[in-house]
Amino acid sequence: MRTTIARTRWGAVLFFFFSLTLCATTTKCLVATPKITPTLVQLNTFSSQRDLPNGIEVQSGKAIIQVIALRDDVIRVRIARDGVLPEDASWAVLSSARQQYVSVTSENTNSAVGFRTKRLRVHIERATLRLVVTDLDGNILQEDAVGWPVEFHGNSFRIYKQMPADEHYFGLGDKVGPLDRRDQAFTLWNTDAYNFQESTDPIYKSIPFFMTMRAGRTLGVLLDNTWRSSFDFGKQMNGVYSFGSEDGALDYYVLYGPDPKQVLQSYAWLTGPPPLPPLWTLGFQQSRYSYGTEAELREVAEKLRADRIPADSLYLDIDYQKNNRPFTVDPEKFPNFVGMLADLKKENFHVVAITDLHVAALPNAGYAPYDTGIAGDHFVKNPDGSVFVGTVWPGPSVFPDFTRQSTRQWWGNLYKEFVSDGVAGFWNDMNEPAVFNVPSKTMPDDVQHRIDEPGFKRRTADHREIHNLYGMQNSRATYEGLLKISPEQRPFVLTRATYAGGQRYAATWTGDNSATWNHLRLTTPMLENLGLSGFGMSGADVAGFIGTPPAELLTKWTEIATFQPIDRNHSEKGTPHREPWVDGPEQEAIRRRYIEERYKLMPYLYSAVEEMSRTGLPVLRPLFVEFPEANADKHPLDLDAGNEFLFGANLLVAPPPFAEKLDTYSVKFPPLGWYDYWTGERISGGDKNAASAAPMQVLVHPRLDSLPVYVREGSILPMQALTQSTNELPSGPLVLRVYPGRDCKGSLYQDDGKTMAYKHGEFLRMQFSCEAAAGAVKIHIGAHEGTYHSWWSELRVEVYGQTSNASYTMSGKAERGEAVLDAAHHVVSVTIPDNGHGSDLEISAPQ
Ligand code: MIG
Repeated sequence: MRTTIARTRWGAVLFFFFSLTLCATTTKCLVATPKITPTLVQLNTFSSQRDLPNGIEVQSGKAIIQVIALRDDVIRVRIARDGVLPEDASWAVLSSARQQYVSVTSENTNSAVGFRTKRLRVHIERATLRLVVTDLDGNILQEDAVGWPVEFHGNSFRIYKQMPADEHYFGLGDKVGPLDRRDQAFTLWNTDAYNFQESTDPIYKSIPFFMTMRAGRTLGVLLDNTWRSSFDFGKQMNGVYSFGSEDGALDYYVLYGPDPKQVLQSYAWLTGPPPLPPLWTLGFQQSRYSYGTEAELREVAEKLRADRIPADSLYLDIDYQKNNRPFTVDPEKFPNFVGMLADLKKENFHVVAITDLHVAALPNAGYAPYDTGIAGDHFVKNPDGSVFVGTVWPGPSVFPDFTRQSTRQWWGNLYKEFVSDGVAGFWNDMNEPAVFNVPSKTMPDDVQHRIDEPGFKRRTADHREIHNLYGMQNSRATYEGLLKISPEQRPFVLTRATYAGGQRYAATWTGDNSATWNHLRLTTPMLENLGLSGFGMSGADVAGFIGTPPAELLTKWTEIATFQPIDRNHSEKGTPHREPWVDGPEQEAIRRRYIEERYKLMPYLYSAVEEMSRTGLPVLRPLFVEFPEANADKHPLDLDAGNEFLFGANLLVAPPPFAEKLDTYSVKFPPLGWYDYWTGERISGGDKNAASAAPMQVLVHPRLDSLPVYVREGSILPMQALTQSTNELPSGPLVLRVYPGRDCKGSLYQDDGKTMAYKHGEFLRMQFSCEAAAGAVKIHIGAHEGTYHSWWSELRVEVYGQTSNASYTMSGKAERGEAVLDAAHHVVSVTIPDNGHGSDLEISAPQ
């Protein structure tokens, strides 16, 4: 009976008859579009099969299904309804990855055809054409839904998968809502979602990547399709999840873990990791829509320094421009733009300027972006060949065709002057693209793009195909342009809209959030899911863009944003100012203390960001990424503690689940030992068996001025003395905070923070480890690797969880001495020279 419904669910009258039955017998009713459409094609009849060296091809009538292994743990599924696979081109997936393959062992039986790799078995059932992926032990990792074959309907397609009751879903970028996507449905269509709320969909970005996790086994799925697509995780049907698109290629990748970290790294292999950003982008960023005059911007800078609030960057929002025209400066409001930038630079401020993509349609006015753009034929067109004009900030505007390489080069070149003026970073907003005064909020579907891109056939595509990609290609044009202008400088681009793979070009933020406690709460799952979707360089407007935050909200948000990859305070025109000092000295003091902590943690943060730039592992992570098997039934830890998150591998941040309430709450710990970050105290012995121990909890009484943060046992955190910007070299020693425990290790990455010299060996890497023996802690400090010179000549080694004085010895040297106890912080510390060759140190209770 289910099959009958499946075959008719797109329309026929029959549907309504059966749907009554369905609604009566299941908790959820099937919703379908009651259109009569004769073109539904379902893939469920096996015609023939052909083994490929790297996979298999199955024929079903006219259609073909191709499944190939790029690696033993990465497969690609392509289905062509008319038997002709579309061009093998992608905006998201690197061609290096698409070209890779492994040979497979074919496994054809009476009931199924398929193959085996060294990690996976892939089968297609002869009777149903269901695709089933298992591990080599036979555990089902993913399987097409029973009775719901892959279907094509007009130009659209949809794939249905079995949805086990204990499977969980993550990813799809910063879609709003809980971390787990289960029971939710989402549409991917980049949208200027001003004032988005908890149930708003779609929003700014389209990242068609999700992870499934069940019983400790994780898979990643990328649907590489730029058209309007949709993902339904059991909202429409119980026990079935599905994804599909309105048009374009049916082309998806399955990445096997089983560990979530493996999936994240494979996704970075497939679509590229984010580049190593300039260090200053990790400092505190102060923004506003808008700092409207030179005097105002200078004042903010001065106040930050005078109040000793560490900060690295200031933002220029649209009002610095002349009549909102991109690549102009209003000479009345900013009479000495270049001088201002130079002065701010002396104060260690980097200025980020907004440069929206909509070019003012201003013929014969000496406006170079328009004139050169028209001369080079760089703007998108209407079907009749005229240039498309839409209204945005500058009034009538034209829109670059970023799908053309030559257009991207032209666009990138527009940055030359700002770069030589001394603008340090660029902000690409409105690139969904947003268009005013039209119900669709964007350009019409039939606007023409002329794809001219290496690896693609040159062809014209209408906007429906390019829309979700537009912001990504805008930020790419900016990034690549900046690289071309200054090949030795690391660009910084912040984009609002993007697509899968866009992390290669730009950091992102979550758009126009609100100054409410609920939005503070939403931020954690949004940033976590962005990180799980490749976008680890991310932030949200601190205290919410829209509205007026109560003092306590700005304070609490500032505390939490300390532990997020991008820490940017930003607010909307017409709302009260939002700088850290606005609510008086008491609130400012709390906010300062947290921002200062971020700067002290900079070596730890930068090392985590550098790891992300190699591996794709996001800095801000859900707990399950580090502890996928922590629960006895292996459900993700975060489902019980959605307020908690990890900052790097070692810091557990546990804001109140409802930060506006003063109610006591419990912090739940992954099963090993933890230390209080602020007091240095050990929370538990942590010697329990990880698999069987009931999760440890502590009760917290929330206070406005405190944010619970814990350190995982076995961590060694590199830290530094406070500075007022990342441009200042810290004075004093490099601090190594040692938290003895299982698997004790740490690492440090440093370089000049600005240039590409690290690519030629100018970096400094150190590895640390520790070992706790009876009454003693042995610490190994590795030699410096790389040619970058350290800013320190001494190390202060701090061993936490201590309650009595200690003595230390250094092996191989005569040195020994007293290690000083700071009882309030449960730490004994010792300062030793660091000549770069490494040291071994033993700290023990005095005899
Ligand atoms: O239509 O540039 O999300 O951060 O301040 C609003 C003005 C345009 C939207 C961005 C916001 C920015 C604002 N922009």
